Amino acid sequence: MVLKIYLSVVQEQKSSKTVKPHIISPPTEKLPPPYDEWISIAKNLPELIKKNELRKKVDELKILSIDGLSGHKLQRLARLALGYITMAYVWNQGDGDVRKVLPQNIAIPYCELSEKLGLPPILVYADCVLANWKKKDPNGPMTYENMDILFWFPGGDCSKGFFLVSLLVELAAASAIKVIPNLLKAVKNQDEVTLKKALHYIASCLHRAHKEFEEVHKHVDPSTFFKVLRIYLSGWKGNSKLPEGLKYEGFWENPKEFAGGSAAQSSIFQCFDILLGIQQCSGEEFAAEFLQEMRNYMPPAHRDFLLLLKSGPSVREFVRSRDDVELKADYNECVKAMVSLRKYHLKIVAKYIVIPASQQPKNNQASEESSEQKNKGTGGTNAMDFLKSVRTTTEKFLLIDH
Ligand code: HEM
Ligand code: PIM
Repeated sequence: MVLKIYLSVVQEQKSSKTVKPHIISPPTEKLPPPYDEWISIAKNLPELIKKNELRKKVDELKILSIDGLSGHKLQRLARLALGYITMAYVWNQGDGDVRKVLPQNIAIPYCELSEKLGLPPILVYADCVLANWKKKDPNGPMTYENMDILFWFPGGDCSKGFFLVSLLVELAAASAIKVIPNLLKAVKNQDEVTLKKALHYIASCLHRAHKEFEEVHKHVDPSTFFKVLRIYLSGWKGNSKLPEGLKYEGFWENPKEFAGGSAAQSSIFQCFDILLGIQQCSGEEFAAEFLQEMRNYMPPAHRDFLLLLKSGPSVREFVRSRDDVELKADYNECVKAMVSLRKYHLKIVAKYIVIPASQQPKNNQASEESSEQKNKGTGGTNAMDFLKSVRTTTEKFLLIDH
């Protein structure tokens, strides 16, 4: 049942042994009045921020009840728009002039909607990537050229590049979900032939994901990413700019801390870790804790799906228990593909974060981030330690023939 829900969330249709093209229904783009006011602000975010009119516009919004937002798609779109507006309200021009209080006219509907959808009231990966796209030609393919995002941050095409490349990586990898029932059945029935086929297919999806990953260089500019987009994706957990978090006026008495948007909030890579028996909890504690915490920023159906997988039969133990060199090689091909993705990702982070950070004026580098901030969230220098630890743990799960 949870698998069915998950498949509908990532919008795959029908599971099958053969590989069929995706038929995916896109997110909705319009909200009915009076909620369309949120859309028009979110749509004009870069312009409003540039003219320094964004905060005033938000301050003038009427408080709306969320009762008129019926259905999952409308609610996800409303959350996406409110998430963008919230990030823009807090960070505004990204120059350090931050707001620590989110006014009640936006905080109340945002928190109510977030509670309803089981997500925290901050922009998460499931908002800005999974719910933030459209096809230009609805009958055309899901390719970068035929796609666009619904909402933009300042920084020109940077947000489009970053979010769409992430989506296309996710999509290539998520295609493997359709063989999970075959894979688990094969383990249960000790059917090595079917298991090999499923592992092959998973490896091929991860290789395709790698190819999609390589497109990031074409579409995302390192300096704009570092100086602009990274700021708007920042959260208020362990962030020295909002040391107590954000006060959601009219909803909670005290400020609350929430982490910024991260692909660690995507269920797909965590799904493969679980499926392949790669136990991130056997590595560095801080890395495992961060990945675990990020599950609270996933849609509940994704979270439940990961739990369901964890409770299922162990593919790794089955492969280990067999004296089948070919089966071990097929399993290793999947682990190797995960290692390769994570190694490549590390190179990207060096190009988009480490190098631009080292080119910042020296006084900025020292004072900009607190030591906790350096450890957390996209952009922290110790993100490299986290990512290296996750890569090393992944490598340790390659099966070695004795
Ligand atoms: C984690 C940066 C592109 C997937 C991270 C982290 C950073 C980072 C700093 C550490 C956690 C955090 O701070 O949020 C970047 C940069 C990118 C980029 C600078 C490109 C400009 C991507 C893409 C994907 C991706 C395209 C694929 C969807 C992940 C995943 C994690 C992660 C899955 C969690 C760690 C893991 O499971 O290996 N990224 N990332 N990243 N990123 Fe990226
Ligand atoms: N975070 C870390 N790597 C990629 C991300 C990401 C991607 C899209 C949206 C938000 C964060």
